[in-house]
Amino acid sequence: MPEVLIRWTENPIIRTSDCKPSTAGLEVACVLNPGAFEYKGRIGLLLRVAERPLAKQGQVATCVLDEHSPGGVKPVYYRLDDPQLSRDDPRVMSYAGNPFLTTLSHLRLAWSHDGRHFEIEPEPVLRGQGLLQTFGIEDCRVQWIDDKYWLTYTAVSEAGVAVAMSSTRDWLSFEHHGVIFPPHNKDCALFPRKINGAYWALHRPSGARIGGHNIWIANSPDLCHFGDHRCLARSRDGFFDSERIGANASPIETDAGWLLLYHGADQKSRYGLGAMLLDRDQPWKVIGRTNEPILAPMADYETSGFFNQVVFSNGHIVRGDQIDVYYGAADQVICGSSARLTDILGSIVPHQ
Ligand code: MAN
Repeated sequence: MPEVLIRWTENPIIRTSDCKPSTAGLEVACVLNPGAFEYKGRIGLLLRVAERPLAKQGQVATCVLDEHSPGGVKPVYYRLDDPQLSRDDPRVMSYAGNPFLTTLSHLRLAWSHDGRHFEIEPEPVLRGQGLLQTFGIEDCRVQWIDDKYWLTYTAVSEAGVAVAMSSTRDWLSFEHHGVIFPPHNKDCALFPRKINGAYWALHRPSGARIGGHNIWIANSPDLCHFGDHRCLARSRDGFFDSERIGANASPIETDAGWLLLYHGADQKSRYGLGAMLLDRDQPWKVIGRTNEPILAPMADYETSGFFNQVVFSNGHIVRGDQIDVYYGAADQVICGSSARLTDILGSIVPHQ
């Protein structure tokens, strides 16, 4: 079956060379996985900007947040031939058995009138704060609920990978609500309205051996305290999403139910996008799911980059039957794609 999402001809729409480093001595290694929202007639993206220090020959460099270091960023250098250094994934390395990220991410705003040409702010709007975010913040979902924007993002530190939340009305001042799902958890997307009197969130805890990487659903009286957790959907042997799955941005309300776009990766860490349909009043019930990805890494900018074979999305804009899906390609650049919601719904196979 052909892909349902159609790539934009101008892809990639944002590259690393479009982003100024936040701090002297750092380079922008990747700009990826943006949250998307509308504000005062413009489209906003909340970019994940991943930086690292410029390394000298024979060295590898990364950095962590540290309030005692100049500019709040502590560079860390290792010799490539150091036997204590282990690097088998471009995203993570470890020294003497202690894992680090190879880049430090912050969130930065970009604004557009047409959704395709963006002006990127020169400074971060949110950086990691405190001991639970020393390795940075990543992959922010943005959703307007009631009277403000709610931001859910991955917070990384030595203590683990968790979901943190902030909120804002004006993109100038923010309220920070701390960690809402403790490690190991990421890919948190909020439903845009209450259902049966409660707020709802999708999240993705990881089971060390039993369980794997599946999408869960929970609800909350106040958007900050979640309970009543249920496993919503699991990875599927033999499919594009055989190893791990996680929600994209917020589910979209349609007459047929909640349309959830999600990412699925296989055992080779090839990331594609799929779709599910959830019951409108009982959102923990999955009505159907795509058997084929609606977008899979095929273009050059998706198959090769910082981490090859990735399309990953945590931001979209819906207008009527039209959806624009923003996505990170090969963890290095930002791209766009579009579809009609009816075509995505038509690609979903109902559960027998
Ligand atoms: C993780 C995510 C993303 C990233 C993908 C692919 O699952 O946290 O940040 O894009 O891996 O590397």
